[in-house]
Amino acid sequence: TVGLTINDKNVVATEDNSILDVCKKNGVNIPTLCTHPDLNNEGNCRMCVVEVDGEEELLASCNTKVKDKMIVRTETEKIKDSRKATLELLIANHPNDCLTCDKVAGDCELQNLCYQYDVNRKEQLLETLPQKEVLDLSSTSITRDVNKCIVCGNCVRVCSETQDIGIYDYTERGHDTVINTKEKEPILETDCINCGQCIKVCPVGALVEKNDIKRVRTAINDPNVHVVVQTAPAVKHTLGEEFGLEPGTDVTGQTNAALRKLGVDKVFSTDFTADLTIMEEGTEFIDRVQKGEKLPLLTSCSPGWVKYVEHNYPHLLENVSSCKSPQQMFGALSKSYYAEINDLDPQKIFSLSIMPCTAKKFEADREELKVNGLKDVDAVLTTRELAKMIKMEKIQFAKLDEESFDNFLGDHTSAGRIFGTTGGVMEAALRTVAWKLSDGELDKIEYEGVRGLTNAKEAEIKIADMKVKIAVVHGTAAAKELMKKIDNGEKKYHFVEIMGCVGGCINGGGAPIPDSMETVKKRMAGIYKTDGSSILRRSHENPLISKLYDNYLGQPGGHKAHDLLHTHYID
Ligand code: HC1
Repeated sequence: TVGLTINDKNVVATEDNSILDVCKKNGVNIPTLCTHPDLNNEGNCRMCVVEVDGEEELLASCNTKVKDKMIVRTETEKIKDSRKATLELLIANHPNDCLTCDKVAGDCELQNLCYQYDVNRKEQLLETLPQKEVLDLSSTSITRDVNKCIVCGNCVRVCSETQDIGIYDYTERGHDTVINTKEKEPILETDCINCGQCIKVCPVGALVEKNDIKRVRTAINDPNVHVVVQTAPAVKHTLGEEFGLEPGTDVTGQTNAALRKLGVDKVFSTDFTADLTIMEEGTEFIDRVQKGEKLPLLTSCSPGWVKYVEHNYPHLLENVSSCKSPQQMFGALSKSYYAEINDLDPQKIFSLSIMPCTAKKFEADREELKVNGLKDVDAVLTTRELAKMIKMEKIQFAKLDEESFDNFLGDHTSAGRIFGTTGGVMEAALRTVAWKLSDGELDKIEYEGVRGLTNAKEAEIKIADMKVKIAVVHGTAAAKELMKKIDNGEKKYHFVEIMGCVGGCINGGGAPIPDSMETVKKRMAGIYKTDGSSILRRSHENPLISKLYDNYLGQPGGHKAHDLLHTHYID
């Protein structure tokens, strides 16, 4: 350990730590634009400079290691002037559209720092900045505005390191360096899986989700359109953060109330069709195991992951479950069963979903996921977009009285809720598969082995006279490692859950932007808390799912279920 002084206070630290890390640990805030707790550091932005006694120049605190007896100052006039100059340089090349930028106010670090360091660009505001390139609107999930890019490199690193996909890179040289897709092609033409992790680490508005708010408002305001909404499991444990509540807080009731205030006609839940997914996918799993074919069964509910398989393992596409995701199952039911029992014209139903995921926008748009030419889901808003709509209407979210779902595509078991975290789909499936395979003898509910944030989890579970080998991974970098081993025969499993984002949907590209993985852990804990206190915790116990099969679908895996709830990916 070493002893040093930060702003006249003595602190103790280990030598391999950076000044920035030591300051953070000791509650000293240093601004940065390019460091992110989940990414390696490149020291691109020069915002984190500090003064160190004996050094003439200011040092970047993110890549300067602490030393014994070091004397550090973090907020002198010299430092403030330097940060201000850095910001002025950045905004000299930045568009002037802060009032209308899709990066929600408060989430733009550049804007926050300009306020903090009193950056004044009145003269520049009089000029019209040259636009480098037009907006890239090619993707259904992500909008990219290179004019706003401050070349921090976070998107390059998250895409290549965390996701191991790498569609972005630095292009041009020196002063002209910009970040672009590798071949400067539109995002749609790259290997992008629409996960939106780049949006989460972009400190400015250069990368944002495709904005669908206007389309949704138009539908809500049209008296001839019947708007039904579903909310994803993870939304219920993350939306509260946008309104000052603790990460993980279960805000199901307030979300329902807010959606009604926004004017939707019926409020339902994706957790209900997550239960339905377990009935279908569980049946598919048992069938494949009995026939000994197309194993391992790979989960299909994460659309980023499905796209990843299409790009990288097309020969393993038949291993991917044929079940549509819960989002799409809900959409399909909203325009069939729900329309029939309510005597509504499916063409006049607008099926809206609120998701923590930008790839869900892409999924909703897929040709394969239409029934009779009608899209299952008409629009997807991210959790952040919903928060924005609630703020636009000045709804006091945290003060809303809790409201329940409408009858009956909302009521669910907590097996449907745990889908929102890595390991949740597997655990929910095991609860029902074990019960089925053991003829109701096995009522084990909690499978600790699939929980937590470890990159790759595997277990062997004894069900009746069978040993079921399972694996759970999250984030495409970890998925890539596992898929290599499955593909070359090194690893053999019966069932594998893969989610495109690290942590699963609670850390999706459309979720409120978390400070660190600690926030993600709290979200996960919130989901398991709700699960632990629920009475019905296994999908097959959902009485409304039984009613749906009895009255409409027939058997799990039957003809009608197949027509509506299954698909075949054709890329
Ligand atoms: Fe997810 Fe899913 S869990 S994919 O992470 O299977 O987005 O929350 O809605 O469809 O249920 C997301 C979350 C979500 C689907 C379910």
